[in-house]
Amino acid sequence: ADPVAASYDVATQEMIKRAQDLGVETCFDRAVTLKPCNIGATGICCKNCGMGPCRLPLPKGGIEGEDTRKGICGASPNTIAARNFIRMIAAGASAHSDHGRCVAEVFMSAARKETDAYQIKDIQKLLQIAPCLDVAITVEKDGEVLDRDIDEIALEVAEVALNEWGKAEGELKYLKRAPAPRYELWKKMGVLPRNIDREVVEIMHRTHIGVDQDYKNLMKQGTRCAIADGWGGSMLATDLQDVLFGTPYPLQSEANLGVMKKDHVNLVIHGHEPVLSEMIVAVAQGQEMIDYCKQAGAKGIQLSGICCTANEILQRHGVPLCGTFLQQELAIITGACDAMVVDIQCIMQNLANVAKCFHTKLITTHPIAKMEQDNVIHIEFDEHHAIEDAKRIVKMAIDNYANRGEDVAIPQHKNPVIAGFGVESIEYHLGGSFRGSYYTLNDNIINGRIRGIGAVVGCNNVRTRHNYDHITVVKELIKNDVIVLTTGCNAIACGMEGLLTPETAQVFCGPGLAEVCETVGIPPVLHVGSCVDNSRILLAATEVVKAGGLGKDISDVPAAGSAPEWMSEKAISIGQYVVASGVYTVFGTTFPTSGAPVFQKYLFEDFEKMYGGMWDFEPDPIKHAHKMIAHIDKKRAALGI
Ligand code: BF8
Repeated sequence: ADPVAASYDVATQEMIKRAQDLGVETCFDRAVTLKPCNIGATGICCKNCGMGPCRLPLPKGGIEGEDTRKGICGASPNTIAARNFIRMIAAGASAHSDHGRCVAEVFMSAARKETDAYQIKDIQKLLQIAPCLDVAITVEKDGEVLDRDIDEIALEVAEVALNEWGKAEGELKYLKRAPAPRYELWKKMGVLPRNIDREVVEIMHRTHIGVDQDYKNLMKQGTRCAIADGWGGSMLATDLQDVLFGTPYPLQSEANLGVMKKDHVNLVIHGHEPVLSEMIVAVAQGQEMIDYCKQAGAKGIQLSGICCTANEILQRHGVPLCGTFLQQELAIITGACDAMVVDIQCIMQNLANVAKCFHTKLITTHPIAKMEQDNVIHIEFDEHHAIEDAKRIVKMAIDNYANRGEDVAIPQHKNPVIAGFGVESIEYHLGGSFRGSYYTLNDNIINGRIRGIGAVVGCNNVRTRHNYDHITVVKELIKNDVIVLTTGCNAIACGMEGLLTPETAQVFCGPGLAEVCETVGIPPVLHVGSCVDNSRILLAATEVVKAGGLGKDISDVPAAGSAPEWMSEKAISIGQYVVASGVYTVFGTTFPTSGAPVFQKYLFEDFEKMYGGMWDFEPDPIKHAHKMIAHIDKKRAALGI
């Protein structure tokens, strides 16, 4: 791979070059030699039974007349693409929601006081979410209303929350947090999720050979499952994490591979669930490990994060971001990574092969995510002995410092970041004391200083130049006065590029947005967390609606969503719940239904009539941003502003 063509980021280019010089293969090299299958990539390969895979011919130059392509059973391209698409939703929703379940279980242990490691840290947040789960926070005694015992509330919240995954009757309790017209629309469309697990199971059933053969009906279930992710599993994950570990507030840190330090023990934390990373942060900052580290001859322990776990420990503790999804192998290639600890999701199996070429200890921690290579150490993390597990891991990194080779090359590139925004802090910065919580934001959208809101999120994809599309889309939006909310790897990419600082406003923003940012002292790109924290964006959008003046539903707000470099199934689930929440959403790189034009048109056009939000695809990042801006302008015109 040509390092400059492979990545927009200089630190990444340096490390790709170094890997090549050392003869260590990375995903950037494999992307050159291994090309995707065009049939699978466009959604028209059906491998749901043993008579196939049925690889339908590609619709080169469009379909003339009737589309007669079929699989062995007669499945049409639309049926096949819809089945594949909603299976992606099922996988993505499962990943977010199973993460949420794990947090809910730890929350239950904390509420039952079975563990010393985890406690209820944010009582305010607990009291805020309890009513959304129909848990009372007051009791009446002798005609008097009294505050209910916090431990009692926590226990009931834990029980009700865990029940959301598998309850036998009713619908998800959080759905009513959406604006009332949105909830009513979901009800009318028949897509209110019943429980989180059931919607996933039903997708697997419906897409089995010979069940649902109507792409519209398949997408109805895909929508219901995606809503169960965004307004269910992901939202519960975010909320319970906030209660356990604290709601984030803006703080300062740094981003990119240059945050690693040569004279420190470098422990890189990679994955998604903060249940593990929180303990590692706590232990690594404790005196015992600091002393142990000094004995080992290092100046200290430098923690840093990759992928969404990075965003979790950044937003709550200011731990610096080491890199995005595509930089995970490169963190080891610095030669300075004494240990990398991983839990779940977005972890490349090749990490083990790269670690073999260096002294790096690679530690897996989750019972559902192990690796086959024999150099991988498995330390199973359990909330009941979380501190001991975390100590073992940190100690292992320190002990390994002595084994580090002479050849260490940490790229000297990093940028300052401000992160830790959320529903509450946006209210603090952009609220108004008199007229509703998001009044200042709404007022500035109405007066045109802010043109609209862009939610730019999602992965890196090795099929496009690393970070280039992310950065280009975001810069083009802020240049046109669109304020950006970001999560996931887009947030990390923006941090690496220096876009997450208030100073950015003067350099890259249009005059209106620059003025607002300067007045309230915020960056034009607000880091709101990890991928499950896209739920914060849903709730922020709801607050915008509530504050008034911008319509009655999320679909009325001048806003658009984007994932310029998406690659994971989680991104598809996110895209679908954002669309179902009423937001126009553009994906870049590739789109997994392009082999079935009728089904794709259903997602790109018909969905707007049904939900007020629809999908789009645009690989060119400038055009991508302008499609979002055009939609924002359309919504402004409809509001008469
Ligand atoms: O959940 S953005 S590459 S790290 S999937 Fe993975 Fe994509 Fe990054 Fe986080 Ni989200």
